[in-house]
Amino acid sequence: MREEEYILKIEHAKERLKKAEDLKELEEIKREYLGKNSFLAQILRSLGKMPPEDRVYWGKLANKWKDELEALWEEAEKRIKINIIQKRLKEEEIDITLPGRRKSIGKLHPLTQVVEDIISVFKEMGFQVVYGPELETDYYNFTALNIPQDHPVRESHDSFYVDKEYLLRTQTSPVQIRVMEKRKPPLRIVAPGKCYRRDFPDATHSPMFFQIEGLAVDYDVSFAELKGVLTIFAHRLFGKDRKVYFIPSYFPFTEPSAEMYVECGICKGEGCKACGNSGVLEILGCGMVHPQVFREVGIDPEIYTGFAFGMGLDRIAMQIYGIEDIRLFYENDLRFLTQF
Ligand code: 2NM
Repeated sequence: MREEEYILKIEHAKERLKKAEDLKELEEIKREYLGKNSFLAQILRSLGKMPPEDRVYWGKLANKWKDELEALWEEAEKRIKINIIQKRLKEEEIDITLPGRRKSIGKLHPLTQVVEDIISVFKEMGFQVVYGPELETDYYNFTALNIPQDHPVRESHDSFYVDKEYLLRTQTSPVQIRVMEKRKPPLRIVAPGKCYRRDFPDATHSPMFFQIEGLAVDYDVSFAELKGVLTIFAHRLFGKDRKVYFIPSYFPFTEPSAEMYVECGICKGEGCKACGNSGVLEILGCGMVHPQVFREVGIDPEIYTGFAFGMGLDRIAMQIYGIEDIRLFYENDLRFLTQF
């Protein structure tokens, strides 16, 4: 090939390098003009076979072209890389004058908040929190609690039976039974959790609801301790100035049994819609553990005594927050839930 043709080719390569727009194009140019099979490489390879005068002449020329192309190539690479970065900077530009997007932070369900408040009061008084299964046998849910075979609460239209033996627990007492079976007194425990009854949903009934039950078993647990613990609990939850009342009641698993009432916080005992004009609210049921329950779990009622109590969380939470319909707790409507 003649020198002029080479010069044209080199000029063409320089033009292409000056105009190149992307790195892929640059690589192609490099392969074509500076690669192993380029005419420049061929010239440099053939220098050895040339006569000495030609070798000096072509060696100088080819190396000059090579240096020029390499310098232009590097320049082009720099220019293209800067362009790429600038394009990205422009595309990904952040408008720092825009108002921030606030992340919404989740919070605890109102019932969970009440459960945590209540169990923290009992924890301070030395009670341990325990949990148990929601699917129970009728032995743990009824029989062990001294509930007779023909007792109406066992009726299939009151409980969710899965088969003849298994049902969804109707209270959390089976958790206490399981703990008493496994561990020796002294015991001081509270068992929070979901319970199930076949109630038609209305403002005060939900087929799934929340309960906390408690149990204390020791050598000398008394009704006085029961009253003391539950009075402290009520004062911690509702405030020290709330009057507390115990009235006699009946449960198959406790003897004697009682219900605890507190003065209505809305009317201060005067009587209003929230308390059904009675001036008081029923908060929980309680009593001294029935000897038959102790015998069933292998605790000697001649040696040990115990008290137990149970409360519905939903009603207490409704009182605290002034909510008139229990169903609101279970509908998962964020407009409701985010208020707490
Ligand atoms: C209540 C009221 C009174 C109770 C009894 C027991 C156990 F397992 F110890 F026998 N657990 N919970 C109890 C006592 C529950 O709920 C209204």
